[in-house]
Amino acid sequence: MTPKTPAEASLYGILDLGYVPAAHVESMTIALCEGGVDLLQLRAKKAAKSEVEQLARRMQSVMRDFDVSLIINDHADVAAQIACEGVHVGQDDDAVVKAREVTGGACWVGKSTHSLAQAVAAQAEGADYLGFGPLYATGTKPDYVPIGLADIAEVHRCVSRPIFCIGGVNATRLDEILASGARRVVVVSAFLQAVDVRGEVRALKSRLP
Ligand code: TZP
Ligand code: MG
Repeated sequence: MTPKTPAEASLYGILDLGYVPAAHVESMTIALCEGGVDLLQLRAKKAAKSEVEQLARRMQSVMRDFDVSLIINDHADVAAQIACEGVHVGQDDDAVVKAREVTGGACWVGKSTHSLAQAVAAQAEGADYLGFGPLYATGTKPDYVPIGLADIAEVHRCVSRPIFCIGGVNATRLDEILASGARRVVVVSAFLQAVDVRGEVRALKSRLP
């Protein structure tokens, strides 16, 4: 199987351990992949590095049958160790060049951005893709002020790297997000809390360009 690149991806899921008990990591990974996510991030904010590595290896073991890329949040060294496809850094994490150096250039490096200026800076810094948001207030990242939809069109004019709109994305809001110019989205709680995860992912994916 050939894992999708960010440019080939429209739907990015995050397996956030704030929503998923560790015991359900394999079953949730399979449900998200069967539903049709193109990229899947492991986000385990409270886990020690060794636990992140174990969780990531468990995800990898069930992702072999899917064209889905695995991306590790925060820990470039773990991404390098397990030889997954990507690492994702925030504004307060390692710089893109540092993360790339740690992975020996073997992983894509994505970066979270929360404004047009940060998005332009992330591209200049060499990020392979960007997260852009939070569009809406979200319990997944409660301390962040939502940026709304107004800059989505402009960020696509200013930045050529793939941009994934994030934060409060769900099926109800998708039409207005796409109408604002988004081409790619990240969905976290709306998938992880769905009664039918596969069905929710599949339905949302079918509406993306
Ligand atoms: N970065 C910006 S918003 C966000 C992250 C990780 C959380 C998105 O989660 P949800 O549940 O889809 O709003
Ligand atoms: Mg981070």
